[in-house]
Amino acid sequence: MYIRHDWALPGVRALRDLPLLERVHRAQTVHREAVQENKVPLCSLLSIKTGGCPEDCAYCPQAARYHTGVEAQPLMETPDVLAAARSARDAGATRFCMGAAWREVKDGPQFDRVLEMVRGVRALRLEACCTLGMLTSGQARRLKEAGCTAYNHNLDTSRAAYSSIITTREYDDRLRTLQNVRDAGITICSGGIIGMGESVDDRCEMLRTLAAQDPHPESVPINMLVRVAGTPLAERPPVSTLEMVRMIATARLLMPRAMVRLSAGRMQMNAEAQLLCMMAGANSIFFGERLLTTGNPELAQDMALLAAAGIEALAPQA
Ligand code: SAM
Ligand code: DTB
Ligand code: SF4
Repeated sequence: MYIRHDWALPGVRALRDLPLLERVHRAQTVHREAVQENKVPLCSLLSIKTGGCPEDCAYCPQAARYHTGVEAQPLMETPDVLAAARSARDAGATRFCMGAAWREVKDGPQFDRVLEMVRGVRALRLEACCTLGMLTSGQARRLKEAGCTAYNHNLDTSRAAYSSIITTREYDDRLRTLQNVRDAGITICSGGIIGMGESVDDRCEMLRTLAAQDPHPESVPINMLVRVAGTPLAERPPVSTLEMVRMIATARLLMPRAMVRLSAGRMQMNAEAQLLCMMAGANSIFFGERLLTTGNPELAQDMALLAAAGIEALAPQA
């Protein structure tokens, strides 16, 4: 399989614009060839530090400046996080992802506690993923030493559209953190959101930027905006679920071996739309009744969906 890092926008756009059935067919073909094991890893999310964030990300219910009703909570205690990780593992999760509403990591007791959480999650034989905001290279190295498997840091949209969504940091800050993560030997989870008012070219440009990374991100989450009252994007018109299918198929075609994750927004999608996303190359979901602060389908509902489609969940290691 030919892995490329030099896509240009028109080429990406041409893939995105293919007729639906042709696009799904091609993505499915690439998927079967590139991803040998056709099993779906299940990731469970926990917000370990909620709300009160100084950043102004226009989509985010955790930004302190918007009044969204999310109650700010300090960094959780390690035993509570590990109890949640154990329940997630018992429910079938293979990866446990810990999210903190921080602009960036600061060295000190709080970061030390996160490192302790990572070690504890690994001791449960789960993959440990963190999403903590910006990281220096030294912090990335310490996370790696603690056993961190993956780091989530989304580009969210194109460079051109970035400043219409976030003004408190720059696109290059994002890329720098991704480089620090890569240099430390932690796998990269990076994707974005659709439905924020961006153009189709912005969506394609974001995928192009991800595919320009060498190596490609191991994991690419595609989120549909969860419109939260109180955020500046609360009144955005919903995007069609077929746009999720387009994005997922295009991500699969550009990054054949990546784990493409059908992430936020599944509450707004029926079972058939979610299955179409899986046919188009999605091979991972967040499961559990909560994402970070917003809802996600019920566990039983997800298990029924996977069973009906004959999709096997990847077995937990322990
Ligand atoms: N503070 C860290 C950061 O910004 O990288 C980590 C947590 S942040 C909540 C992780 C990601 O969640 C964001 O990059 C964004 O892509 C996604 N996200 C946040 N709010 C969302 C929403 N309302 N709808 C869809 N995705 C959302
Ligand atoms: C990602 O791309 N999506 C997840 C995870 N990475 C951290 C977060 C989605 C958050 C949706 C809004 C919320 O629940 O607060
Ligand atoms: Fe803060 Fe992350 Fe939300 Fe932005 S996305 S406001 S950085 S928690």
